[in-house]
Amino acid sequence: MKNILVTGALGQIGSELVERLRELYGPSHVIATDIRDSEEMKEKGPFAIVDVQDAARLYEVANKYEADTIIHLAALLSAKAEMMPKLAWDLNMNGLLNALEVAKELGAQFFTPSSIGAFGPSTPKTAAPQETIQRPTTMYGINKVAGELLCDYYFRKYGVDTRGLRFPGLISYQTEPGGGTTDYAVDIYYGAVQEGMYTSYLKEDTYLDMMYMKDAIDAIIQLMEADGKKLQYRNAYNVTAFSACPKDFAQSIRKWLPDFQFSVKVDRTRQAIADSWPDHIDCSQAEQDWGFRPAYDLDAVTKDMLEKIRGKIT
Ligand code: AKB
Repeated sequence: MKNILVTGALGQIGSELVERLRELYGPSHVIATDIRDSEEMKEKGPFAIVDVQDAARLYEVANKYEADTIIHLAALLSAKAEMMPKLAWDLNMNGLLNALEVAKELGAQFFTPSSIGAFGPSTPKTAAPQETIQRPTTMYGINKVAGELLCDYYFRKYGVDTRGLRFPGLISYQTEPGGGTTDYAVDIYYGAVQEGMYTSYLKEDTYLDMMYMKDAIDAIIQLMEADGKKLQYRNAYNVTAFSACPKDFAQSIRKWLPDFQFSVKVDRTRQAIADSWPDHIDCSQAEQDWGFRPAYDLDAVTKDMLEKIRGKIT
C-alpha cells in the first residue's frame, strides 16, 4: 500500500488530487501538507503544516508517515512569479530541491508538475514537440526548465523514480487558481454565472493549451502507475486537451448563456507571458508511452463548469 505525501495540498491541483487519492488509496495513506492550515483537510485524513523551504520539517513529516511517494505541488505560478522573481526562485527551486532530497533519503517515487511555461518564444508556436528548444523568458519558465533538469538529474544520479507532466492551463471549479496566466479560463465561468459578463486580461485571439482538472488528475495517477520501463521521458511529458483563446471560451459559454457579454482589457504582464508560450503543444509521446487520453473538450468543460459553479453558489 502506498503512503503519499502531497505538498501544496490546498492549491488548485492539490485540493482535488488529495480527495481523489484518498478515494483510491484510503484516507490514512494520503498525507496532505500545506503552508496554510485547514480544518476541513484535517477532518478527512492526515494533514501537516509544512513550508517546503524548511527542509528539516519536510523530512520530519515525510519520515513520520513513512512516505513512499511524494507529490510536490507547492509553487508560485507564472504571473505571481513575474511580480516576485526572487521569491519564485527561492520557493520554486529550493522547495523542489528539498522535496527531491526527501524522496532520495526515503527511496520514494516522485512527481512534480512542469508547465507549458517551460517553453519560450523560440519554441515552435504550434504542435511544440516533446523535445524542442526551451529558452523561456519568464522566471516561472526558468524555474520549470531547471526543475525538469533537476528531476532528471535525481533520476539518473540517485535512481529516484521522478516523473512529471508539462501542464497547460488547468480549469477547475473546486479551488480557484491564483497568480497564473491561464486563470482567465476559470474566472470567465464565474463571471458568466455570477454576472453574465467577463472582461478578459488576454487578447481575444491569444491561443493557449488547456485541460480540465479531472483529466489532469487522471493523467497524474496514470503516469505514476505506469510501468517505468515504458517511459522514454521522465521530466516532463507534454499533455493537453485542447488549444483555445478567450473568444473560443466566450462562444462556448454562449451555447448555454446566449446573453453572455465578453470584453477585453489587456494586462500587459500576463499578455507578454502568454505571447511567449506556444499556442499548442504536441502530446503524442504521452499517448504512446502511457496511454494519455483526455476526456473533456472545450464544450464538455463549459457544460460541467457552468453546472458546478451554479450548484456551488446557489
Ligand atoms: C500559469 O498560468 O502560470 C499556469 C501554468 C500554465 O503553468 N496555469
